[in-house]
Amino acid sequence: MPTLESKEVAVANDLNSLPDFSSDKYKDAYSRINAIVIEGEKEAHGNYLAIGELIPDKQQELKNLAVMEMRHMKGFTACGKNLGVKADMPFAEEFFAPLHGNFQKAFKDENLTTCFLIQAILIEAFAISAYHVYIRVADPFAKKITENVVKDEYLHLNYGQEWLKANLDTCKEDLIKANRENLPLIKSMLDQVADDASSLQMDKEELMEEFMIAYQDSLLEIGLDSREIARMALAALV
Ligand code: PL3
Ligand code: FE2
Ligand code: FE2
Repeated sequence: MPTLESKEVAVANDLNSLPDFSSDKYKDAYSRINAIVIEGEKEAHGNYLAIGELIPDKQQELKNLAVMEMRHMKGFTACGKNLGVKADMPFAEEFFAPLHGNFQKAFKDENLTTCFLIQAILIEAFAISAYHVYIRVADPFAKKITENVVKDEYLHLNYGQEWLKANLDTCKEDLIKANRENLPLIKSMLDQVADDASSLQMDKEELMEEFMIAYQDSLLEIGLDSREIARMALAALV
């Protein structure tokens, strides 16, 4: 007869157990998630180089961030190889296309506020949330790589945060507008990835929670008040 005690043991076991990294289901989901992460790191590399072109006196600093992204990309490529998974890159390119298009447009318009919001705040907060949740359920090889990557992502988030904070007087309206246009894209990306993430034992609500923590902390640090932050976060619901 199942007693309360045995039920508790079962739940505890489930929480502590890792996925079967060699199952077809895991590898199939990983082929898309791994591609998304590789593509995201590759685009981040390009995006920091682009931002560097718009701020000549900070170009070297931004190049250094771009170099880190290239290293992340190589690390995650190795994670896929280690599991014997071929990353589905066409899927990932399509996944990023709307956000990438918005970044490209902002770059052409030399709109640094939008460039920083998209890359350094939204994409980095998305990456930080995903990597935190992934670390808890990753294979040992990928866990070590992701732990090192996530430390760098905080540096990137901080970099954008500091620029937006220093320019808040002139960029606040643009920031709110760019957020309204791009936060819904992040929400829809999260919706699209949720099923595959759950095959990796990554929980959607946990991802959302981690994202909101990184995102809201960052807006607070930039100098927005709690009403403004609440308004900005609500843009995800439309
Ligand atoms: C910029 O430094 C990084 C950009 C990468 C963005 C990736 C978002 C990842 C969402 C997918 C969730 C699963 C994460 C699993 C990690 C292997
Ligand atoms: Fe990165
Ligand atoms: Fe980054």
